[in-house]
Amino acid sequence: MRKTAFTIACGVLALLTAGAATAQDRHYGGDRRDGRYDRYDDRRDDRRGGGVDVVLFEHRDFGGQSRPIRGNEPDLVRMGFNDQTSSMKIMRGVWEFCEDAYYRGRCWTYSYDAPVLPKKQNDRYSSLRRIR
Ligand SMILES: [Ca+2]
Repeated sequence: MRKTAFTIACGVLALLTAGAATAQDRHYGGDRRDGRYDRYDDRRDDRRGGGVDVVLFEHRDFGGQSRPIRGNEPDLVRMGFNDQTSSMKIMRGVWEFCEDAYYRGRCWTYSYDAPVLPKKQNDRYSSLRRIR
């Protein structure tokens, strides 16, 4: 009898754990560990006509200076835009924005325009890459 109760408790715990993991995976824009999407590194994207993929902006609400991004950018220093981004437009795909160059440090995932970034992400981005 006690053994049965224990088995049921384990089953409930497993279900709860699985539910939590699923919810976390769907939470775009939250904290992400670097390296989770390394398998996408070599994937060529499906850009149409060399168009712009992402536009980074200096100020919130797409204001100030901007930088069009085509393809992955491992070091925003090269664009003169390190630790400058305060809002961005995503033209296509799902992108990972990281606080350090070469997709290191904390990374956050976006698939939609962000007119205002959370405080801890503001003026932090140093690299970005497409993950889907
Ligand atoms: Ca940074």
